[in-house]
Amino acid sequence: MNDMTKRSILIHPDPRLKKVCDPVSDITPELQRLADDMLETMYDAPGIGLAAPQVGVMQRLIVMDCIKEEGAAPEPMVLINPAVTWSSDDVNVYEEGCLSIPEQFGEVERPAEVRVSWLDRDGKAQEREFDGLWATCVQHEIDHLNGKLFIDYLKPMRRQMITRKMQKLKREQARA
Ligand code: K1U
Ligand code: ZN
Repeated sequence: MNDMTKRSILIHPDPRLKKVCDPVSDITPELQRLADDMLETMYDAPGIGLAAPQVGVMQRLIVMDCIKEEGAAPEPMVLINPAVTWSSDDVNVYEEGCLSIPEQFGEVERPAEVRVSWLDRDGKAQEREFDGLWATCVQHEIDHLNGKLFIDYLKPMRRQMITRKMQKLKREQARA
């Protein structure tokens, strides 16, 4: 990887977090640079995933590394145009967070296992199954590419409460 730059993460509510992103048509050095910057931004946050719209780029690109154990080797992944090709009937419930909705959490039920196809950082086609936290994370990130946030799975009252807290946070950040 080359020099990496931390990018700013958009905070909900922001219209860019509600839009469907465009497929990537060419894997250019600029796109590879974006992927590297997103990994740097994700590790710095810290987080286990990040989607391009969270840094204001409306393209179908996500990064992930769900290795949480201290001292374990990192497993950075770049997924371009990811698509779920199979989902299990059995489900998992995980208390999710989001770097665009800081310090708010909510239980989300999703398929426990998914098969995903994508292009890697070099444009090579890949397909594999994910389970555990990796499965939760890849679905959360693909949702971002479709303008969907984890709070959209919560009850309307809870979603509204979180949105109001985020509006207040953004007002405070704008004043600082
Ligand atoms: O997409 C994002 O906003 C990143 C998000 C991914 C995610 C978290 C939980 C369930 C599904 C997807 C985060 O990384 S939030 C931060 C987080 O979960 C975390 C941070 C440090 C250590 C371990 C986890
Ligand atoms: Zn998120």
